[in-house]
Amino acid sequence: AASFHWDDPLLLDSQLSEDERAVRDAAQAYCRDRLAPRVLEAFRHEKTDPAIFREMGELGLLGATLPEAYGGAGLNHVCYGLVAREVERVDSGYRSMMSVQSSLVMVPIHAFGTEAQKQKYLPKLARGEWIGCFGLTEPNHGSDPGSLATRARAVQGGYVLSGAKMWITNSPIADVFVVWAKDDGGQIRGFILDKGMKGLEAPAVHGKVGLRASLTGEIVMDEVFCPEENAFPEVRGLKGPFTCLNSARYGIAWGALGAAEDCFHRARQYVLDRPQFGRPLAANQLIQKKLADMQTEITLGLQGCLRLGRMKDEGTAAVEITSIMKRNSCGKSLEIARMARDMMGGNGISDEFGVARHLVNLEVVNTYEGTHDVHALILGRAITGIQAFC
Ligand code: TGC
Ligand code: FAD
Repeated sequence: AASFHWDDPLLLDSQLSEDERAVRDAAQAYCRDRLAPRVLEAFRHEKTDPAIFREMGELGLLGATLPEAYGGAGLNHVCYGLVAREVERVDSGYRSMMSVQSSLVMVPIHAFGTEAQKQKYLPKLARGEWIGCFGLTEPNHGSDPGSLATRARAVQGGYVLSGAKMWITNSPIADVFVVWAKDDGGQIRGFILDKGMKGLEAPAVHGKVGLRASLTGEIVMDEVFCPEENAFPEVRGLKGPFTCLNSARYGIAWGALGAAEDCFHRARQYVLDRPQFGRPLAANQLIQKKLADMQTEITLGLQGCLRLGRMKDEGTAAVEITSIMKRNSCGKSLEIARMARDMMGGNGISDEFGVARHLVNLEVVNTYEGTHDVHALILGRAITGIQAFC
């Protein structure tokens, strides 16, 4: 008779190829041995160790889906998702560092850059020698990036960029800034700025209650000259930044469920170990129902992510499917983290027990890359043909 695996009921593992399992196992070992021991201090003290980029680079985790010719690992989308799941099992902030570098910096340079831009930036970014950031959000334009106010004025030999970006992952330690600005004709274009350009600053944002292991900042551009050779030549409009977001949102869909799995596993062990009223907490029906709810959502969510990954690899994934999965994974993982926190009582409040950290991280993950409600509106438009958000 078939046996039931509480931690993998639909046998996701057996749906992976040998190569995919090998990538997953390598990422899992790195995350367990190298990232997990650092996370508590990093989160407590808002410390981001830039060496993590180089370590990830050595393992081929940065720009993993890009061709080897540019330093990528030539992996499929399923592998990219599996890696995100392992990294976020430790902390959403570490997955954030990785997904910005991979999906939001390397993907656009690969998709929209000139050959010279690809040669110059991608190998160094893949090795983690350079750190990248992605500037779309502004203080006054978050969910509505089409209204962004940063301007790129054409001048001889290039453009002069002025404006400010807000909530930018990695910006205070970034060497490479992919920023989106409107040209003289009001069209959105992408530009690669280098650290040290005159007028370019990236102050850190402090006091975040979540995602504290990942550094966040502003990008302030005061008449920054960007040479023509640093502009993406062809891409115009929101299609540019959204192409990057499609990739990052897909990784988040897997990643958030990795954080949820960690909460589920920790909560399960806790209720098995902790007696109250003379028996383990796990013996109570209310507790068992919570575990069953967690397991169900994680299992269905992961299966959906795997299906989306296969569709992306086949080239059949409409972008709306990413909205379904990003929204579902984030919303459900947030609920699971809240439940786990509750089941662990007072200990659940302590950062040493892990779940409260996931909970506050997932509040961020549910908000960035399109909020839970914005993805509902993207889907609502696709279902009804009626645009509700403006
Ligand atoms: P809309 O009319 O929908 O579209 C404008 C143009 O863009 C095209 N497009 C897409 N192209 C590729 N992929 C997609 N997913 C696309 N979605 C739209 C569309 O075809 C159209 O092209 P064209 O040629 O006809 O002009 O634009 P809208 O302004 O009405 O959009 C509204 C809305 C809500 C869908 C959108 O703006 C949105 O998704 N808002 C959320 C903003 C967001 O996700 N920001 C993310 C910032 S980056 C970030 O958070 C990084 S955190 C990273 C980390 O630390 O991990
Ligand atoms: P708002 O757009 O002001 O939304 C506030 C609330 O209103 C939300 O609940 C939203 O769902 C709701 N809302 C908005 N519009 C509608 C509507 N039409 N109908 C109904 N409800 C609506 N951005 C980058 O460009 N690069 C990064 O690297 C990056 N990293 C980030 C890291 C962190 C830690 C954080 C917190 C954010 C990051 N972001 C980044 C920004 C992120 O993408 C935005 O915060 C997000 O898109 C939401 O925008 P906002 O904060 O301006 O909220």
